[in-house]
Amino acid sequence: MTVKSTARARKKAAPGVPDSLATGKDAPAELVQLLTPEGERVEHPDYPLTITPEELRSLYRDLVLVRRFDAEATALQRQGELGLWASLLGQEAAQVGSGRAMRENDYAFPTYREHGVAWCRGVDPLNLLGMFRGVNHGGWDPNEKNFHLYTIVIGSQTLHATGYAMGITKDGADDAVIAYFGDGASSQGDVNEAFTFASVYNAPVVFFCQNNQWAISEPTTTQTRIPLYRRASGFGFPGVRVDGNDVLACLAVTRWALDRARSGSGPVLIEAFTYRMGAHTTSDDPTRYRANEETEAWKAKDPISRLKALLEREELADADFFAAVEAESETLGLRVREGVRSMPDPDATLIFDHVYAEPHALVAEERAEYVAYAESFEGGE
Ligand SMILES: Cc1ncc(C[n+]2csc(CCOP(=O)(O)OP(=O)(O)O)c2C)c(N)n1
Repeated sequence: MTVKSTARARKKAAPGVPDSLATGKDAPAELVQLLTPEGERVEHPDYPLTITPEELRSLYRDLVLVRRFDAEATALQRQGELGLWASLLGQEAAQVGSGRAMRENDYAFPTYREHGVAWCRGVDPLNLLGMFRGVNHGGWDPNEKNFHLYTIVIGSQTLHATGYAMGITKDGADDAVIAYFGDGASSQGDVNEAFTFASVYNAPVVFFCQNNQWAISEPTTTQTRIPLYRRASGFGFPGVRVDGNDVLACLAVTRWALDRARSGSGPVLIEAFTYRMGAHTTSDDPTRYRANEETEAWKAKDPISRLKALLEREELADADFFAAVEAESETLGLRVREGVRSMPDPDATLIFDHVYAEPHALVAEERAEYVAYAESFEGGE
């Protein structure tokens, strides 16, 4: 998708459909929230959450470390150490809240931006960075972490997730699956097909849409005339819009949806209403298509500062705790920087090893040709 003119990007909703309905910007009644931007705990009758101070501190630690790792990755790309980076800045709460709602045997199917979910599943950040450096294809065992490989083909992982969830039902297991995708992906045929299959087969899958307001340069108004979560009703399953910058609401709603799915009640669509604070990827310049005031307004809804405000107000964490998290974040930053810079380049012939599962004469010929070519250079091997 390319950068469109400002006029196109600012396209209005259909006649009779206010922008606020299409984007949900003025629809607080629809938004499940347990923690206000000011850091006040609020209750929601449908999504109660009992949480200990220790769990709150642990969520805060996750949010800070994930943001730090993401910031390091952006800097490493700018220094030429990574080919590309898709920042999660602003979406930490949606990812940590939903990621921490999963049980060990649940399975996540991510896009290319779910670094916070990867963190929750125990995937080492260096594995993710290896992929963006071009030295591995992910580097983690999906079946060990129950976290599938990153998927760049928009929306296709929703079908993989649905098929996996249908398999869980056939196995008689009580696990559940989360399929992550974006607001732009909601327009893809694959996503709508996944909704249909999941619904009619009652598959234990939670569709977790991070509506970060932009699909590269396309605003949500070019994807939908109604709030995205309402699409679910047309497919015959519930949809919920949650404050995607509220880690507690994301945790409670996702936990509810996963439990509902594993108990045999079928899929749920969660629309986590959030904002992509950075560029789409490091190859994009968002100032070309969106207004600075919009980004500034979302800064006031920052997911980390609201949890910090709660911890401070309720005196659930002291200065030593915040200093310890900061120190841990420094250590992580250092490990990430050193780890990336010291990653060995892979043997170029490895690319021929994964073309087919079985040996193939044509691939062997191409491999031999490449080896001879590489050796023809002085010092080549
Ligand atoms: C099938 C397909 N079409 C187009 C693209 C190019 N593309 C990469 S990211 C992107 C936008 C995705 O937006 P969204 O689903 O909202 O997710 P976000 O990147 O905002 O997290 C597009 C169109 C692609 N990768 N795959």
